[in-house]
Formats: sequence, C-alpha cells, structure tokens
Amino acid sequence: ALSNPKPSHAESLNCPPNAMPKLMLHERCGDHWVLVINTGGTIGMKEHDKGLEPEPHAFVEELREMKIFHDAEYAKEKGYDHDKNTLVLPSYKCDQRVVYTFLDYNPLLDSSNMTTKDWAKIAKDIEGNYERYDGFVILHGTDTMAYTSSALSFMLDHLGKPVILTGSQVPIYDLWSDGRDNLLGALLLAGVYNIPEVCLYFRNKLYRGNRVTKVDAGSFDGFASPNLRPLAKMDVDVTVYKDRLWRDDTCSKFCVSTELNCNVGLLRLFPGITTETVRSFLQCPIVGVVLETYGTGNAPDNRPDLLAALKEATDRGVIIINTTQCLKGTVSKIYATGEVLYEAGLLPGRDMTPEAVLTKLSYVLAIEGLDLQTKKKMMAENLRGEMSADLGAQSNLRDSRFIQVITKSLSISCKKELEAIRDALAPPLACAAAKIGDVEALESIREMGSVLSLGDYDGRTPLHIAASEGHLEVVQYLLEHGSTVHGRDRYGDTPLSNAVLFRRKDIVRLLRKTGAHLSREQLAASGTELCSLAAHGDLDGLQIWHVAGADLNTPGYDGQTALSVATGAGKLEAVALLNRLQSAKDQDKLGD
Ligand code: ASN
Repeated sequence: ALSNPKPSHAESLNCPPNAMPKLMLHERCGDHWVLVINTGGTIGMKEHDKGLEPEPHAFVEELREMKIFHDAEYAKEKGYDHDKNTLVLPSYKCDQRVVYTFLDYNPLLDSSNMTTKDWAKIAKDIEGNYERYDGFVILHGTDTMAYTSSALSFMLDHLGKPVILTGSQVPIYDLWSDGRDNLLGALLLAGVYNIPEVCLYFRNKLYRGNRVTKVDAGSFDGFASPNLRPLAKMDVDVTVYKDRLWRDDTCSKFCVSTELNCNVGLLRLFPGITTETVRSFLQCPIVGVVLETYGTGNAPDNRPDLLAALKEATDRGVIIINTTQCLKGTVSKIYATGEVLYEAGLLPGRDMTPEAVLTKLSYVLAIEGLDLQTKKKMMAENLRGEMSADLGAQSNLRDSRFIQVITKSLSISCKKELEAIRDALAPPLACAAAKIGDVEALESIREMGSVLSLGDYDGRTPLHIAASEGHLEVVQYLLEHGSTVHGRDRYGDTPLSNAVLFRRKDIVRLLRKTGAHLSREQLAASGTELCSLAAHGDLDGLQIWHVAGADLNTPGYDGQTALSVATGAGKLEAVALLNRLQSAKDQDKLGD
C-alpha cells in the first residue's frame, strides 16, 4: 500500500507555526508530484542464475544515492524525507521540483509475464491516486510495453494528466545504461508538462502510447511511432508539440474501465496459409481478430475457400480488422485483392498499429450493453488518437476569411508561413475572445485548425480567462473542444482556482463535474482562507470553497477550524451554514 506522502498542513505551507501562510491561490506551483508505478522490466533488473531478473526493493535505495535523482537537502527542508519511498529531483528550470513517490509492484515482472490483469491493476492505481498527483510514470519492461501503453490509452477515459511509460534496454545499475536518461526524462515530462495522454518515453522522444511498437531489441532506440511524429523531444531544448496532443472533447470526468475481452487475437497472413489454419483460428470463443495483411491491406483474391472462412466468421459476429503487415502506412482500398476482404465483412484498420487494434478490440468488446453495430462503429472511430485523421475531413487553412486577409496583405503564399502566422496569432486571439465571452470568434479560430488550449505568455489559457470572467457558455464550449481543466499558468493557478477567486459558482460546479480539483497545496492552504471567511461571516465565500472540494474542517495556520472561528466571532449564519454543509456531506458519505 502507498504510504501517505501528503505533507502536513504546516509542512506543506513551510511556515513557522504562528506566521501567516505564504501560500494562497497565487503561489507559483514549485513542487510537482509524480507517482512512479514500478511494474518491473530490465530497468530495475540484476543478473541472477538464469539471467536478468527483476530485483525487489533495490530501486529507490539506489536512486536515493544518485545526486541527479535525489536532492536530500531539499527533501529534508520540506519534510518529504519522512517517506522512504519519496525522492525529489534537483531544481529544474526556475526552481521547479519533481517530487516522486514509488509504488513497487509485488512481484516485479519481466513484461513478457504481464497479462490484462496487470493492465487493470495499473489503471486502478492511477484512478485511486489521480487527484493526489500531477502525473504518473509507469516503469515497465520494453518487450510488451507497446501493448500496455495501447491498452491503457483506451482504459483511461477522459484522461487529463500525463501517464508516461518508460523502461530501458540495459539495467539502470550498469555503467552504460539508457535507464537513467529514460527515467529522468519521463519524470520531468510527467511532472512539469501538462500532456494529458498515455505516452511512451524512450531515447529522448515522447510518443503517443497507442502509436508505438518495439522495433529494435538491441538498440537504445528501441521504439518507433511509424505513423505519428513524436509528441515531444527532450534535446538541448525541451519541445512539446502541443498541436499534436490528443484532446478530449467532453465535459466528462476521468474514469477507468478495467473490463477487457480476452477472446481476441492476431493473425498474420503469409503466402500458402491454409484455410484450416484460418478457420481454426476463427473458432468460438474468438470474437475479435486483427488480420495482418499485405501492403495496403491485400489478401489473395483467388482463394475463395479462405475468403469464405473469413466471411463465415464475420457473419457469426466476429469483428475482423484489416491492418497492414508493413511497419508504416495505412490500409486503403486500392486493389481488387483488398476489396475482397471488405466483401467478406472485414473493417479497415486505417494506420493503427497491431498493438492498438488488438487492445482496442479487447476494450470495445468488453463494453456491456452495446450491439454489434455500435461496436463496429467504435472500432472505426478515432477514440484516443490511435489513428490518423481523415485528411479529406480536415479544414483548409486557406478557407479562413481571417487568414485570407492576412495572406493578401503580407503577400504570403506557402503553407508553412500560413501555419506560422496562425500559430502565433491564435493563442492571444483565443484569450481575447474568451475574455469577452465570444463563442463565435472561438469557433472561427478553431476552424483555422488552431488548438484552443494554448496559453498566453503567462501560460493563461482561454479556459483560465473564461473561468475568471464568469463566461459559463465559453467554459462549456472550451471543455467540449479539447481544453484541459488541469492547465496551470505561471503562478500555478488552474481554471478552478481562478473561478474560486472570482466567485463563479456555476463555473466551479461545471469544472468539478469535468474532474477539476484543488491542488494539495491549495487544499492545505484552504483552512486559513476558510477561517478568514468565517471570521467575516462571508457565506458566499464559504460555499464556493465547499463546491470547489475543500474540506471545511481543514484547520487554519493556528489550528482553528472555520466553525470554531465563526462561533468565536458570533457569526451565527456562518455557523449554521457550516453545520448544514457538514451534515449534508456526512449524509452523502453514509449514502456511499
Ligand atoms: N525482457 C525485458 C522486459 O520486457 C526487456 C526489457 O525491459 N528491455 O521486461
């Protein structure tokens, strides 16, 4: 079980007992919390009789001794050293700290031993710790890492925080190892950068988790993402390609589904494959198949026996997805040898990797209450960025009136320049539109192909601004078009903390519904704020903190609670409100 890394109220405020706390809603967020789920893999292995095997208990102890992985002085100063599983990275860019806690699985596994049950355990652990951490790093063996990262991408729905899988080809304890770089990069990306996706980090590159495949057993460059460029690169500069990030277009809260259908399989065609092999593979209980075919998705069209075996299966309701055996590229309807497969009832898998199709089938086929047609529709849809967008459906930048005017006046003709102008102008324009509550302007900016979640020079996104200004309709629109509730500006503020500050109760409600929550620092500091509001009998202020998720019993800097302060100050209405809210909460708990 996880020991509680959460610092006490006084510790987290880092202030002497009788001083006013320094942290209110505006303190720059200096400490970023990451949970490292250690499932095993080469990164933590040592040589045993039969070869390399995972080594229990060694990891944290060894990292603690390495200066690049642990700043013992800072940990002591902040009181983080009480937890033996928690370490702190040295200062990164303007004194940002990644504080990371290890959750070691028992037993640690070579990833060849992992099953769908292990994926479910990882997903559950992320769910259970979701609000307490800014990001998650999953240490994992490389052999099946692409399967796990693909599976998690589907199992973690409406994900708003980074989940980054990494590992290494050589144990971290060896002198010449890729483990140290991979772990360090993954920790920084998970802690400091808001990349709301399941990703895989290897050899300086961050990839989308459902686009990767292991391509090299003997190189530090072990993974490739053939059909999608990396989401970030950690070179001299850290570059996050924000326009490539997958954005969830809903107001729904993060949730996890751990049900997977295991009656799925991968079948690779080869010249001369017998119909008996295909037929026996497609036997009951199999319900979903990834068929790896040739080139752009072709199979022999002079083998009626084989095609009949496929058709029999699809007629029985087996979903068969046509994918290419090629590392790169997509299946498309070009050849007669491809068309016969669709006549046999197969569905095109576009440019998805076999790992992505297999785990997607497993996920979709386990959803209860869906008919076959809906399941097929889901397989064809882009659920988590696992397939490339249909190029025909993309809007043309040149169609935008706004861009037309700029293009003309600046005599621009090439696409790259157009995109550069769009990318420079879109964030401030979107912020301005959010400020005045103009949904139509935001829609036009989005139609130009711009991402609405990019921030201004202070990292304030349109969502921060709309939340501060109280434009509920704009907040709703932004959430439905890929804005993240977890974005932090340079002061560490989120849209939720802005909405609390400016007392936008309806917006606080909507953001909470979408999964926004106060940070551990803000929760710890809320006690003092609540006491101050109670002392002034500020009912509205107390209510808004309650709606934002603060615990009304959190003590202030001097140990008093809001209730004791309100009682002492004779603020009877505040006393009544606090009692009412508390008893409603107790009732809720009983109901649970
Ligand atoms: N067999 C190892 C594993 O997948 C390979 C590695 O991690 N490099 O656990």
